[in-house]
Amino acid sequence: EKSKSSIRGAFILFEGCDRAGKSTQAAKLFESLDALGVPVKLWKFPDRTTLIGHMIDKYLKSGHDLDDRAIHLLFSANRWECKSVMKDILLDGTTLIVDRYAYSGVAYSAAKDLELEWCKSPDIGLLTPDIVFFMDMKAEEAAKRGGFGEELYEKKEFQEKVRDVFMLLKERTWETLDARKSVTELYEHIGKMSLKIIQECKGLPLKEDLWK
Ligand code: NYM
Ligand code: MG
Repeated sequence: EKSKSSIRGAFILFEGCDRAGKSTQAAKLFESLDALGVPVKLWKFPDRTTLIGHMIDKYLKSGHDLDDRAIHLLFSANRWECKSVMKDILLDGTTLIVDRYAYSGVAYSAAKDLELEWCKSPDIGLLTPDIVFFMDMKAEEAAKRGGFGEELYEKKEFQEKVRDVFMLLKERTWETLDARKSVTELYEHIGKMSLKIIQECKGLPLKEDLWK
């Protein structure tokens, strides 16, 4: 049964280029909050478990020929199909840690030279994160981390373009972190900030006005 309390969870987002350490920090935050007894869930985009997610996964792995705008809309649709579940989780008082979201959506597509405003438009009205931890690092440094993977987009030159677009998307809710720092040092800050945000969000309404 749904909780009747008006206390909601916080929407905590990790963004950044490939190999910046988002998943590591997201997992660490999840484990720490969970150990503290804070209701928390971990979510990742693209969510490859859905039907749309399967198409995205196939695209990323094969680099198969799909129109840039079509794949952009699939990434966005993948967020829309999860919106109501994410909303229920948050309204139920559970904090949601999300690994990539609409900012990645825009950054990777605009890096292919699609117009920024066009890229933003399909995600307008999605749930708005309460805080964005932007894990920042030059592509050159990221490449040193044992190289990129095999998926589409995981090339130094492209990642540098992606980073430039991310810079254009920074908002008031963004905390830019130097991703070259150690896992422990980064987490010290992320953990503290997250607990603060979770407290602050408790009485506030959930926002569904991304880029409005
Ligand atoms: N990506 C991710 C996009 O191009 N658009 C999006 O909307 C999202 C959420 O998918 N290189 C790209 C960024 C990544 C790739 O993500 C797979 P990950 O976090 O490496 O599994
Ligand atoms: Mg990746």
